[in-house]
Amino acid sequence: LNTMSENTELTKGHFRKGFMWGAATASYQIEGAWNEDGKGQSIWDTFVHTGHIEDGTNGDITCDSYHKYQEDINMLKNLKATHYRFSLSWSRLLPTADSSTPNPAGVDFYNKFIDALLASNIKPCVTIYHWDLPQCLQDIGGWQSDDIVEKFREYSDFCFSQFGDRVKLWITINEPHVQCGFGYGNGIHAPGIKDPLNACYQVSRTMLLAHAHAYRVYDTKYRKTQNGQISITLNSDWCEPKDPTNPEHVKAAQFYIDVTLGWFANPVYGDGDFPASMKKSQGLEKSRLPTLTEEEKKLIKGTYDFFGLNHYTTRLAEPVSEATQDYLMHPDLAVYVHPDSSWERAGLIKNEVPEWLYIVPNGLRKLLNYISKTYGDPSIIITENGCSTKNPVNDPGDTKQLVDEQRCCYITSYLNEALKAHLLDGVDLRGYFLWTLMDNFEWAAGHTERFGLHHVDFSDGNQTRTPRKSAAIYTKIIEENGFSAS
Ligand code: PNW
Repeated sequence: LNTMSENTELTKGHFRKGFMWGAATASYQIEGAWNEDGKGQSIWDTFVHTGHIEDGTNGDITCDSYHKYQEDINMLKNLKATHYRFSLSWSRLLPTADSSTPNPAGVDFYNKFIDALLASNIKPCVTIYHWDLPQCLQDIGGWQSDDIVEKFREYSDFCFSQFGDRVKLWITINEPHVQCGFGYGNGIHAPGIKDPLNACYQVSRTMLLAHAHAYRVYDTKYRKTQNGQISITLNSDWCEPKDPTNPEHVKAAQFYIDVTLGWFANPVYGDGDFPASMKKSQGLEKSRLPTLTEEEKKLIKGTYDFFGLNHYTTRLAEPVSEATQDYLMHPDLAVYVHPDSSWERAGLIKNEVPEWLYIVPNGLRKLLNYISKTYGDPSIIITENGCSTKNPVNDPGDTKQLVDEQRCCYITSYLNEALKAHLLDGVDLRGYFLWTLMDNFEWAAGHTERFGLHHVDFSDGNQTRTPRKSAAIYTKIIEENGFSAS
């Protein structure tokens, strides 16, 4: 891994003309209306109603965007966003996961929403699947069954047919890596399966196949008339060797990137297969990773129009020792990763156990360069980037954290590193979606972690949205399409 020289000065300049500026959300995190108007249940409905969430909250109502979507659009307008990334609830559209019996109210909801967005001159970027699998599909094996591939193909086809006349930017699946690791590895996300050595790997194959089939349907059936773009969104940390002069550390860092990014990027953007380092990492005669057949590799390889990237943070890597072997993310992940002690942590509460999100802006520039070099200079859209604060807060004078200086710094510095990647390194960067438009249901963390440009009051019965300082900072960068001399 090449370690570029650190340059922490703000660079002045602009992103390309027509750069997409947006915010991102996901259906389960914002919609609420979990059992209204014919919606079926999803695995997240089941999961939250059986415990699992840090503060005991759930997404039953959350931001109530199912009813308050016009308020969401007004916030986007005030931000000066050109795009909005949101996801469709599969079980709202197809309660029995059968496209011949859709839920008319669900179809109607998204039609109204997309029309209202476009009327405000905001373009939709639609994630087809952001983790809320219909429970009826989980009941027949979910992502662990090969049947899911055809079900996802059918669902995607349905989405293109209903909304593709107006939606020109599609994302098939959000972050398969997090779903495999959290949904099927450590089980902290729905469906809560704790099977890191088997299920965790099995579902990576079905997710890749499902994505590939959806892409191929779009390509053969819709692209000519609808003329949009479609890809997958992958998340990855950046990772550096703790000691860059030690080859073992360098190897460990590369391996961490192979396992987070390469696991899915190699099949889609590379040679069609899982990374070689991962296949042999377990030291077994036969890898626990499923084998992709030649036909499957051919099907998956090249199924992208752009590289959708979610990025939040950076890690240092070193080989595992006796002292650190209990801290592995995964039993097969024979590398120990950790933040540097000098890095600032997102969230305002000090002296807690280290959590995941450390603020390392330069990692974004390095990761963008890595993707560009490794995968043949694809167009890249940053589909998520942002930081959280902790709730409740330290500062009793600002319980809503409306003066979110840390988030302002995060956004400014990460976007400036993205600008350097574009201007100084020639990375083909097309857009940026900030996570997230407003505080919402942060999965296992419930409402304890807030990522919003807008504060949401979950207790006033009205889900009142209030802009934070970071909303104004983001708007200024959008208006300048970067960082002007002033
Ligand atoms: C993303 N990690 O998830 C998701 O796409 C969002 O729905 C979520 O709200 C957002 O990031 C903030 O958490 C991630 O541990 C969850 O590396 C965890 C990780 C990365 C992304």
